[in-house]
Amino acid sequence: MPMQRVFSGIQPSGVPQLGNYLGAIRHWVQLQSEYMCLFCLVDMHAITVWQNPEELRHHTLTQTAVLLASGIDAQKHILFNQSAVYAHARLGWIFNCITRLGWLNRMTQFKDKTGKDRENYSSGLYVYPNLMAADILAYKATHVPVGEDQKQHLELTNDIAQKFNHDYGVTFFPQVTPLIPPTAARIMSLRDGTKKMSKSDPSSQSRIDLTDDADTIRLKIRRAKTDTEPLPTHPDELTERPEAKNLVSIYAALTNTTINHVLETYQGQGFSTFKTALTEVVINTLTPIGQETERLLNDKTYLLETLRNGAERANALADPIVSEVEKIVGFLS
Ligand code: AQP
Repeated sequence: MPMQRVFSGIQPSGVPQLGNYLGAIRHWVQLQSEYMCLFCLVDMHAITVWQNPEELRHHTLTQTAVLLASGIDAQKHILFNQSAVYAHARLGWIFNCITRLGWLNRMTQFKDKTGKDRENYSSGLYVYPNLMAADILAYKATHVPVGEDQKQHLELTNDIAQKFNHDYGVTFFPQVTPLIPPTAARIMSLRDGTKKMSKSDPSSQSRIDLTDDADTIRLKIRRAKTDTEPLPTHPDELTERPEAKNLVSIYAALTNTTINHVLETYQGQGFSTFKTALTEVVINTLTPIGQETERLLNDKTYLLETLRNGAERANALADPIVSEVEKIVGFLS
């Protein structure tokens, strides 16, 4: 049986933050022993909202360095940027013509991101799920790691694959299986426990970047919003305390334990003690990654060469698949 194939993407829309690490990157590192993995810096997705061109280039290289520093193996697996492999755009367009408007209108992430101002967003953001389907199906990936927020997009990918197969009378695209991480931590902003931690949040105090040094991490955690109550004995008592819950969740995720277990240790204590302990585990996990990232960023030629090599290998997989799709559709080859 051929090895099962995983496709994972991250937008180079900023420096990866702690949420990206706990919700995605650290799971990707583990998947490498079980699957053949494609790791993609989805720069075409990133420009669905405005990106300063210089910053986009810079963030693409920084993310490459962060992924390598976190343990992504670009020799055994494939690490590349999306725009360097034309198969994504070619298949994305075909999927724009397969997906029904009604399907896109149901996408909750588009509604959440645009709110009441949807008329002012790009059409790229609206058809983002079609490009995501193309990212996955251009490689006939069998598995995709997804957080809760991406599950709906993966269901759409399977709908698109099914409709394509049905419309053209083929059994070309497989169904894709979501991989939900065993401890799917959703990390929230340090300034507002009801908002997800995001690399593009205008407030740098809302997140911990994977490139932050120990002093910056210390300061951000010290300033993180909390309340005046001590830590409770039971997780249910954190329901109405989103900021407190978030800090406990981060600690649990980083130490591979449960919220329950963290509370057993810290119940009754105030946040100054807990924040000190949290700072230590964050620093211990992130600073080696930050230091290695900095070292790698001093060698841009190596990073560019890694991406170029990854794109070549990705293209060798995707081009025959998408060329076949174009033949099925009726394009002259
Ligand atoms: N706060 C988070 N908690 C857990 N997981 C998270 N992810 C992102 N933020 C959190 C996961 O990281 C992966 C890659 O994310 P992405 O860059 O493709 O898109 P995103 O979810 O939009 O990430 P950001 O940081 O919020 O970026 P911006 O600010 O540009 O929108 C995904 O698997 C995601 O679930």
